Amino acid sequence: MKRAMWRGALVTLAVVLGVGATACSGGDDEAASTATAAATAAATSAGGGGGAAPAEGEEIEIIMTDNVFTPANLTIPVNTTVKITVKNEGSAIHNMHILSSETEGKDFASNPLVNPGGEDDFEVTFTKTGVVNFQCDFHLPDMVGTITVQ
Ligand SMILES: [Cu+2]
Repeated sequence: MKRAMWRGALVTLAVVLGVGATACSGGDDEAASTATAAATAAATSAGGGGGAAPAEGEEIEIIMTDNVFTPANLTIPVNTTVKITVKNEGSAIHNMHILSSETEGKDFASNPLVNPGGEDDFEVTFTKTGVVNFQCDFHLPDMVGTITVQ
């Protein structure tokens, strides 16, 4: 008398594996990242899910290519410290320079020279709501972006 009772276990395993198959496609659309400041609020809120504003202590990763920030439009909650990591995946030197001196008394910035293949990180805390511009000092006027502080 033999009975194979494991068929039910295999079905259960297949169901569990199927649940984890959610993909996250990072469509780096270079044209879209040159959106104007006026379109920032709409663009950032349209991101949905993965584009949600970071919480205290969280990290934002920004890819720098020639000559685009991806994403170029960020949303950061007011009075929240987050770490920004910039990765240079281009072939030129880039940096991220946030023009926040008017509202925060100083500019936040990465290392002024982030080499191709290199990266840098720095912390930011914005104490006033509004839109703050950032740029790569080497590639104006093309390589710019905005941070919406809300
Ligand atoms: Cu640049």
